[in-house]
Amino acid sequence: PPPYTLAYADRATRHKNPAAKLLLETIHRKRSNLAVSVDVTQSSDFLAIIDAVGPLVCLIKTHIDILEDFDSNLINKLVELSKKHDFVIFEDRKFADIGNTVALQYSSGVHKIASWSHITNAHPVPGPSVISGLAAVGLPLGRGLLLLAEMSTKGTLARGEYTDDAVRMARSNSEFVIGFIAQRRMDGLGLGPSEAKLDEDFLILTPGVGLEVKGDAMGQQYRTPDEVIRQNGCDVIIVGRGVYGTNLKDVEAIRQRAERYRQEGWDAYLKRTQS
Ligand code: 5IU
Repeated sequence: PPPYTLAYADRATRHKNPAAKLLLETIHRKRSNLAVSVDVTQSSDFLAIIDAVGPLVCLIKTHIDILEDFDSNLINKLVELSKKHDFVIFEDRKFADIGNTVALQYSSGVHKIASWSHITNAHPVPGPSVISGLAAVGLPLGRGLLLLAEMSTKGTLARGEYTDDAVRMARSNSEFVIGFIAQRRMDGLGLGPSEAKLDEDFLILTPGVGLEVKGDAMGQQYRTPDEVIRQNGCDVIIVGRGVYGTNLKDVEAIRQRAERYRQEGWDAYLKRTQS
């Protein structure tokens, strides 16, 4: 397929959803299409890693429910860091219930995700009602939703017609659905300048990115930033363990690895848009 050549900056000026616009502006401003996934269980590690990589990322992805010492003050600190370092917050909650339930899970409970997370995501498996349930809470707050169209894991069921249907669901709800978690820019999403539709711009955020290894012992599969951004037309690389590694206390090494992914992700984008 021809490369997807639209620049982040041009897309930012045109996008109508506030969360998508903020993400595109942030990517452009910081020259970074790197999102770091901070999957750690202690809030001291969580905050230290975010403070270290914050200047280098467009977005921090959280799994807020894995923190063992969560309290509401942690959210204040996360929001402070997002202002200090200018990054977008994405709670990777993967909602998948009926509309009424996901609206409650999104707004309420211990975590009150909608009050602090610019972006969240949902499995399309319940059908369009999962979107309308979340939109009732998120749209008035200027939030955006990503649909899980594909996964990075071996044997994923999110493929073929399921993926096509996710794209259709997004198209019918494009005020709130700003894009996809997927492994490639899917067919028909505008692969070249002539195909790119000005009234539609879905962001593709892609996990399963690593430079050192091809996968883990639990079915994860990794590709390089170049494969993801240049060869498959995705917009944002999501990196977890490739950045924070195994020694969570060595924040200088974590910062250096983040810079390497940032550089590779940005180079791949420049090659894609300038070719
Ligand atoms: N994640 C994936 N693959 C997917 C989806 C989400 O890896 O298809 I959807 C999440 C899981 C984890 C992060 O929070 O992205 C990737 O972490 P590692 O880079 O450490 O594998």
